[in-house]
Amino acid sequence: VTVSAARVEAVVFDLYGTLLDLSGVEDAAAGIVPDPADLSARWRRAQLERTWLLTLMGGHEDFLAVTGAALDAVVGERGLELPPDAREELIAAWTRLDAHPDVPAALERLASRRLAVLTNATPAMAGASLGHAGLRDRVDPVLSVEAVGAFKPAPVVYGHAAGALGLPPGRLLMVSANPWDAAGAAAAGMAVAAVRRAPGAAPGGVVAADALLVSDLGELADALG
Ligand code: LAC
Repeated sequence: VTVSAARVEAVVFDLYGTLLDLSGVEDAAAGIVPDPADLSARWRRAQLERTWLLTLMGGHEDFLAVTGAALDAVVGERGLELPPDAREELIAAWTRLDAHPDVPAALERLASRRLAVLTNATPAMAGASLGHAGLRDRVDPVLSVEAVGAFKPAPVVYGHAAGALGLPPGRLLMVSANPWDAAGAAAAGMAVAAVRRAPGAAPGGVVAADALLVSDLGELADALG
């Protein structure tokens, strides 16, 4: 679906990595493990792999449980020892992330449209993360995959957003810095803006050819006028 500003009735944001800066996870790991960059990158990858595998297998666990299990797997794989309070502190980092600096002003500029969140996180985890980042009042509704029991990029997740917003998918613009999430939204018929937050991070080869490519949400606000 080609992005046309006039057709976009609601903007749907991904949460982790798109609105919120995941470098806070690495910062939290800094006093705890010898190589925080390595741990945080492996942890994110393991977390996402677990979501994909669960959904492919027709199973489901909530995203907080997935996040904890992924941490345990990586800690085991790296031969690290993690005291229980350090484990809790690392997991809590997911609800203590800062917004990317461009986000508050861009959400204000976009506020004439419906601004929603669609996330893998549970409603409680998403609410805590948005609250800590000062964004809780800027977005409504906050939609969670828990409503459908499957993770992104399953089509049913994006269908849930369209249903909840009462709009056809083509009237929704999914905004994500996760290229596989942008691809999933496009495959489900949504218009897509892929945010390239870090060199090499996005967009990957699978992003829809007609996705709008932006380097931050200020550029998105420019594009939507
Ligand atoms: C989310 C994951 C993809 O917020 O970061 O849905």
